[in-house]
Amino acid sequence: MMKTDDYILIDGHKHIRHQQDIFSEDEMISRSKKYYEWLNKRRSVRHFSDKSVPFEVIENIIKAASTAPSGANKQPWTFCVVKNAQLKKKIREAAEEEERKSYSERMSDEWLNDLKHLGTDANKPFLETAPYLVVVFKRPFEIDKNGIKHQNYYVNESVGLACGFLISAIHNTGLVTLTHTPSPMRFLEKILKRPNNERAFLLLPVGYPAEKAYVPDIQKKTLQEVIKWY
Ligand code: IYR
Repeated sequence: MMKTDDYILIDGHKHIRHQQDIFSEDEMISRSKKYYEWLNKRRSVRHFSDKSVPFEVIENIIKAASTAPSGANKQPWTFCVVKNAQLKKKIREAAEEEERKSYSERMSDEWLNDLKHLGTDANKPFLETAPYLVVVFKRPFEIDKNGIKHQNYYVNESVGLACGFLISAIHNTGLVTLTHTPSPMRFLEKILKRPNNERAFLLLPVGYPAEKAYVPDIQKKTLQEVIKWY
């Protein structure tokens, strides 16, 4: 039976009682430390295995991503999952074409220099090797059934948050990913035949790391560098 304090009405809209797990201070310290240590093991990996991954894993990580907060809860995102080998090949070819132009003409010397230690170049074999490509699209606006346009809010922030959740869910599954940003990304809208209210935001290959996967030996900033107490 519904108790009277299970919900309240604000401006006629139902607000349900929130249940939150509360921990002791010692438990909070231990949980936050463990979470940090687990998250700190995540790496952007460029060497993928072609081993298949259950379809349901991909559905679950996208469900996790889609729990992210968003402006006015509009959830202005679409996650396109590409498994089809021909489509992956098409995406790889188009991405590499853009990347070749970027690396040879569009990126500044300073930028190219800043990337040197990461070992990246215009070749993106992982776009074909990884069993899945998740192409994230942002939706700056919606068109309703009467053809009326409705703006979404804080679209970049919202979709960025959803991608963060997605990356964390992939890590939790024991799989790896990489935030690939071919630029410009318009070719993805064309290849995947997306509606005109969608813009490509990020491309994430998902899969197991290759048996011998190497990552650059880089460090995160120290806490002292990133925290300011007031
Ligand atoms: N989009 C290119 C270049 C690139 C840019 C940045 I900033 C990186 O951190 C890594 C790569 C590419 O994907 O290779």
